[in-house]
Amino acid sequence: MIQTVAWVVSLIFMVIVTFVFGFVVLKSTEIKDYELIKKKWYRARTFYAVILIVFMLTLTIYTLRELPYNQPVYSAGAEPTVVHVEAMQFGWKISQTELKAGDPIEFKVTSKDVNHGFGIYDEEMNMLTQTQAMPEYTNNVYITFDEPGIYNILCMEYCGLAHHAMTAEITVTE
Ligand SMILES: [Cu+2]
Repeated sequence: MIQTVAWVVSLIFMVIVTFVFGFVVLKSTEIKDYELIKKKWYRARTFYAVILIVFMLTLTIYTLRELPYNQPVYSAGAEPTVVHVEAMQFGWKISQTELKAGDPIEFKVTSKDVNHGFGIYDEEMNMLTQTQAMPEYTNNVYITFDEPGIYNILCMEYCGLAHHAMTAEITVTE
């Protein structure tokens, strides 16, 4: 469905672009007094520039005001379970791998050597959340596991020969 819409919209835009191009090519041979047109369109250009700046600025302020997006998903009063994660070539050191469903968790992710990617996947290997594991820096990941089960940790950034083997498991109980 989405693909069809994207295809049709692309097609419409391609037709529009083709027409505009053709129009410009046809018109380019006409000779006109340039100064008048220049004056008129310079004014229009200023007008559209101002509108565009105001519009984009409003949109930017509106959409970015909640940055950083990575806010805790639990209420301010809740005490999260803090889990320390250290990535290294080629494995994970996780302070606690048994967690409870419904508990807010705060992963504090860092790396011992190079950059890694800390990705949490469910049993069907759908990614739930991720962050970068960086040396001398700690990134926080907030998550509450709703379903008990086995969750997989995979490295998401190529970090050396055994990058593919950099996996771990987290067990979430009732
Ligand atoms: Cu890695």
